[in-house]
Amino acid sequence: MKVHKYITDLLSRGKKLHFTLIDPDKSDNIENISKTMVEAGTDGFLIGGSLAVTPQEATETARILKEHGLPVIIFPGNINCLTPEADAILFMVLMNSLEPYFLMGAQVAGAPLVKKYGLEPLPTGYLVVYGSTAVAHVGRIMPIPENKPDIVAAYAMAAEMLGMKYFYIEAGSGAPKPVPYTFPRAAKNSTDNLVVIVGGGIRDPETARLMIDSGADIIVTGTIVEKDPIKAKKIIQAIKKT
Ligand code: 1GP
Repeated sequence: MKVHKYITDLLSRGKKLHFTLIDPDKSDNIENISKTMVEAGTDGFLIGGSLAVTPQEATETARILKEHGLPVIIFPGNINCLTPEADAILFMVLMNSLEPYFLMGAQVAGAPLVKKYGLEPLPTGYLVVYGSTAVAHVGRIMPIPENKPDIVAAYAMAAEMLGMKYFYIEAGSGAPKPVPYTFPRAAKNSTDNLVVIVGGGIRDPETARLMIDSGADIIVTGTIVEKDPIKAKKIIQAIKKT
């Protein structure tokens, strides 16, 4: 499956997308959860977690998810999340990290594996907004002030100028609130072709819809999918509403 083409074809037809995040370390019932999300209309799966994902877990998870025929994309917390069973990988730079490993070390360590595994790299600028989440701690990020969308715009412009195709604005999995609505708008308005992904702390349909109306192309939910699949279904419906 050519995942970038799948995504950009849907977006070019005016669709907005939902991806379901599965953390192999936290999900007990991947078969049922994923089936429910497919029935609800999710457009693809991300596999990832900041801590304790083994390559075996990533592989088993990818095998289960692939049964649905939707894209299975690695969303790596580190190179331990890589598996040849997935279709693609968000090949990311954690742009606001202070840690050289997350700026270029992990990419250099991971690139030969991505090639060997035949994974399609989706070049992604990754921006973690808040400082108090697992991804923020592990990734040693510099938080983005909530009232400074111009800073987000500058990161988005830099991502596009570096040739990245995706820009992921992250609150952090399980974050108490989503990223400010001004952030996807800033990223979208300052760039030409970046696909803007927003995730973290999105737990209701209204928030998801507002993110789309504020410039997001793809919404990612993880926590709500595990906790309340019915709500997750409503979120997907809100994203798809035209
Ligand atoms: C995390 O954006 C995702 O990377 C999903 O976050 O678990 O809060 O939905 P939630």
